[in-house]
Amino acid sequence: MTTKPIQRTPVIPASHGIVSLLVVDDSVVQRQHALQLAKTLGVVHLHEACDGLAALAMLDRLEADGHQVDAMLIDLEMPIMDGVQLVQKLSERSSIIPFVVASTRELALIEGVATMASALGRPAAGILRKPFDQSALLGALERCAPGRPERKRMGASTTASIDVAALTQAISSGQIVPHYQPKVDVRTGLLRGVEVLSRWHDPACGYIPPDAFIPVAEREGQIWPLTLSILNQSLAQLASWRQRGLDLSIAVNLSPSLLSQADLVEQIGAQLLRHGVRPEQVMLEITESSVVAYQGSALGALARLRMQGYGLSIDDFGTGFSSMQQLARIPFTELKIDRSFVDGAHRQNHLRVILQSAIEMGKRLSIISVAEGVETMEDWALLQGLGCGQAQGWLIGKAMPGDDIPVWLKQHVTRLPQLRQSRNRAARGGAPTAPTKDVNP
Ligand code: G
Ligand code: G
Ligand code: MN
Repeated sequence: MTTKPIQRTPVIPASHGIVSLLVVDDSVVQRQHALQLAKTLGVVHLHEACDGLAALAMLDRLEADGHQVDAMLIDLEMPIMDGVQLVQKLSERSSIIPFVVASTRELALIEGVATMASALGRPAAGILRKPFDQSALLGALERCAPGRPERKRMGASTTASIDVAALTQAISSGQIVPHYQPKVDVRTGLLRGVEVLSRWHDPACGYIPPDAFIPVAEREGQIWPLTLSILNQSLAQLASWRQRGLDLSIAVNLSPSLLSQADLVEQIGAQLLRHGVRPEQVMLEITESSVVAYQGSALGALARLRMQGYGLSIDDFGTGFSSMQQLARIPFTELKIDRSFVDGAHRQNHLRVILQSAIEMGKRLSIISVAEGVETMEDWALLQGLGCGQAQGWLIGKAMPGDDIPVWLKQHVTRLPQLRQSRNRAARGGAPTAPTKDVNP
């Protein structure tokens, strides 16, 4: 389908996607250690600062020169301005740079700082116990990178090398295709729907992640053609599943910028009509922060979509600057808890507290809570104990081509007893709170 090969530089230099890192630590040895590891992991631009004040000055200087920092590694104990003060300052400045808190101190203290950061509206992407090795740093960098809304908003440097003409061509030729990630009921393990995630395999560059091309599509006026193409392909897929006896619903990611498009509601409606799909079968996922930013016109569009029967999901919940009041005013039907609060929640107290609060809030608002990024049986059991509505994640299934879903489902059904069993274990005292009323219909 693509014709001429396009000359481009590789999009992502390393798997974690972090191109530029700032290490803030007063110990020269620790700083060099971190920088050396980061270099080995393929980070291209390495910056260092010896305390919080120096870090802020460094950020100003880099910004003035048009450079961007993708992630920060912040030591807690430093002279002049320590790590806690730096995190507070970054929050005051509304910084969107993902950061990892690193310290030799006890885990409870580091977790405490991470909790404070969350309370300030800027959750830490991760915590690191010093001394750390290469794989621990890689894990931390990965937490700062793809999938994190911080990066979605910042127009990451990884997006700079994406060729707009190639992207436009890929959209119009149908080279960007939907994959589907299963969403299951936490109580029963049963399949409830799938999230549609865009996948681009470029013949020249290989796999290009959505975190890299979605911001470019948004910036270059290509997000509507892309969304329309993905929506159409997944609506057709729904029909194909239906023919095979599978009646599913889909969740489509809707870029915030689209909410202010005048005929959005009508255009989506026309596509559904064409494919004979009811709005009730379609969930629209909208990033939490966006609703705040586009408040005026977005509210009208959201209300009209809801009136017509679409499900409305608040995506990446917990990572934006949401006010509870706003959340209550917008007619959301689903709350998707960001995976940074889910992954590892069974062993990290501060994550568990946030996760539990989000689930409780969902219950109070009578909307379904969906946990993203469930990777382990332990986190799954915790979600059951906390009474979370639905979950998705690699434990259940990765995003896959539509035709693979029936095959996955066959396999999944054989796992149901195991998935349900962990609920019994959780109820017997494995999880910190007793199961409460489920919000699922
Ligand atoms: O698998 P994952 O890397 O697919 O997706 C990364 C992020 O990209 C997700 O947070 C998701 O919200 C976003 N994303 C994936 N596909 C689309 C899409 O079609 N439209 C929009 N707006 N965002 C998408
Ligand atoms: O729209 P959103 O941010 O919710 O998209 C979900 C993102 O999370 C996608 O990038 C998807 O590939 C990714 N994802 C889904 N399940 C898991 C998981 O269990 N672990 C991790 N690390 N990422 C996941
Ligand atoms: Mn989503």
